[in-house]
Amino acid sequence: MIFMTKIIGDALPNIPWQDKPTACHEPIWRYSGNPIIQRHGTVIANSIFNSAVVPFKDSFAGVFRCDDRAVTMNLYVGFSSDGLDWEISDTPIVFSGEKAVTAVEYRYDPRVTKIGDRYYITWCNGYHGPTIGIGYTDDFKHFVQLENAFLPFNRNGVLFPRKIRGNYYLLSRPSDNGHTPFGDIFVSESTDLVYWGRHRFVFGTAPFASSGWQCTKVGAGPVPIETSEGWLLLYHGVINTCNGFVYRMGAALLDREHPDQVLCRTKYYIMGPEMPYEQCGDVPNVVFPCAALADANTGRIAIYYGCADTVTGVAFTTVDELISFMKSHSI
Ligand code: BMA
Repeated sequence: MIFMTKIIGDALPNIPWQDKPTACHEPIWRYSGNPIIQRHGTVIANSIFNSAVVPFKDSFAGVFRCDDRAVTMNLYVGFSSDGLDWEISDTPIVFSGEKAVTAVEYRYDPRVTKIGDRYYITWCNGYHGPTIGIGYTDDFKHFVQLENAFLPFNRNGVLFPRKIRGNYYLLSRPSDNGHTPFGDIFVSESTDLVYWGRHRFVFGTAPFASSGWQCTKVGAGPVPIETSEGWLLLYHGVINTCNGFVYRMGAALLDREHPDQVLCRTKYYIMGPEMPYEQCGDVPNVVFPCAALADANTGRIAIYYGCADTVTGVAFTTVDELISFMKSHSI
């Protein structure tokens, strides 16, 4: 394939990778060794899913959502030399910071964003209801927690990996205190990662009649990937069925300097729960992407996603595959 869209970022020659199977006509294909992390991946884990990985030194580090066997949601650090075989800590991350903020109710669905030399973690933080927690680490050993970005209720906080027009940018999805039956994506700005404002609508659900898989709620997934065409945002879209919510994956392109402006967005989902480990688990029929590795040299992308709220999988694509799919099947 001719490589047309450029990923703006670092080369990642050791990105986990498998070529697209010849019989596959989808824009995304799964790793043949999925799931890469099983539900009992640590001593007390009930499930390990919806987790975030990044390149770190010559290998990879990550922040993992493990629900323990009390079904308490918390964040755990992990390391891997190849991005596929992970060693995850048996004890949760301890953040330093203001006591009122670091007191743990629950923490889940982390994203990790490298901005400069620092790794920022955003997650859904229990603080009298779900809101967006923010912290950082420089070494994946010491973790500092900042203020919650918003008042409750909010979920799916995802930082952009660089300042835009001088400010930090954070995607989020205002929600309720339960299994929210609505949800649109907004973006907010900050000069210091503490005070957030200038909230702008990015995009919302789509009509049931024309793009039903994303008619109940949408939420940002991995950290947006900067490309020559715009920010590539993978997201989850949800439909409420007679058997409950079904979570699938879509893609959108946002303007590089004004990320509240949507350039295009998939009408068709790009991946849905089809494999047994995505259809069966603690919460059936969920694919939930929280991280993506990208190689600027080859355009390869490895997506990490939670499967049925139980295990973790990897899927592959390229920037050209995704952008040509989006352009031919845009809303
Ligand atoms: C959302 C979050 C996610 C989860 C999804 C499906 O509200 O709790 O962590 O994957 O529901 O259960």
